[in-house]
Amino acid sequence: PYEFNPEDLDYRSRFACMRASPLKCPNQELCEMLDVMRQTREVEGEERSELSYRRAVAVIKSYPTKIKYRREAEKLPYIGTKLISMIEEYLDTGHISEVDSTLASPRFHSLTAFSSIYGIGPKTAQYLYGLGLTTIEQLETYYGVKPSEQGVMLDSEKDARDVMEENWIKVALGLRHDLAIKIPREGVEEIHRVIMAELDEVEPGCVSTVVGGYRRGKTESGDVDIVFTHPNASRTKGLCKRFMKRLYEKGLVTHVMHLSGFHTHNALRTTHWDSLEKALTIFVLPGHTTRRRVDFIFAQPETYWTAVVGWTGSLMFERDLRLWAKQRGLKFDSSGMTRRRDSKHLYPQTEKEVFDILGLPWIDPTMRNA
Ligand code: TTP
Ligand code: MN
Ligand code: MN
Ligand code: MN
Repeated sequence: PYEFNPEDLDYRSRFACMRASPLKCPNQELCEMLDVMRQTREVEGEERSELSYRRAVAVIKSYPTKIKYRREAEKLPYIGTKLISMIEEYLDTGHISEVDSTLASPRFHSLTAFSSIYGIGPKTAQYLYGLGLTTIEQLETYYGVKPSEQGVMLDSEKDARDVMEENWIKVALGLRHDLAIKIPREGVEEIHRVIMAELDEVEPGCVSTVVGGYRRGKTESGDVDIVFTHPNASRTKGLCKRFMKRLYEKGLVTHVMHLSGFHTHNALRTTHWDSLEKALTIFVLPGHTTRRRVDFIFAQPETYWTAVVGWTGSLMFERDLRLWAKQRGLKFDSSGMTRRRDSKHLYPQTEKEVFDILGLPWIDPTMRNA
């Protein structure tokens, strides 16, 4: 039901937002192997190298047919000599030795396991590994997490990011079995329905879109991401906070990790991508026991569609969307679009209009899996 004109897209483009990137591609196995390389760079905190692999994997993901020859890969952007030799090894043997040795590395497995805990980044993971810890069970002992630990409701009034981070690791460790369970599409839809019914009682007439991996067609999601607004801008004021209070009181939200837009003095030091009101939470459906991660993003009506585009992902798509916009004299982020020359705000009325303003061909969300 969408106007998909593949002729406007170009799989050789340097921008992921100019390529169609399906969930599963003709070179899926190769992509998964190369993604191991990306992942090891990620957990080692080698950001530049990680980005190089992320770009290479994304380019191959958009390639329309199964790669048979080295020269096919040589024509693609972001595939340098190192990548070419890996691809050649794969074409010849079906294996990539550097990937095999990474998968055989105990350090890689420990760092990956540690990084899977929400709130643990590469620095913390490496620090913990440096202490001699190798398994999540040892991490639990280190952080003093008892199996039954539910964590604490993080007080948004507290202005202590480190304490918050430390607490969050403890909370995430306590919930790690629940949070490792992927959410099927019907599960996402049920959570969305319940949330909208609750929101209707706090502020009738809100609209929302489920974004993130779900919108890109993933059969299972790690969390639920929802963008909300109200057609009447004044109704969105303070709505995120009011809604969280309600969900917390009703026991549907048990933890809130980060609430931006609540304290103006927090705005400057935030490391987040945008300035929307959002709440990253732990959520549980009434009558259920499995705790889920749910991200709530509240936008003004004028910036609703940029928020939807900005939170649909994938990360690579979003990164290149920002670069693309910049190249065209525009600034894009989830909280809005502006013209650089005069800082004029642009307010697209539909998702298609976001693409039109950026001079991009329409790409269905399911083709944004760069
Ligand atoms: P995620 O929920 O982290 O990822 P995902 O939905 O693509 O996959 P998963 O199934 O693992 O949940 O992020 C959703 C999108 O939101 C992501 O593609 C980019 C965007 N995003 C931001 O704009 N700002 C942020 O701070 C984060 C974490 C994500
Ligand atoms: Mn992490
Ligand atoms: Mn998500
Ligand atoms: Mn999310």
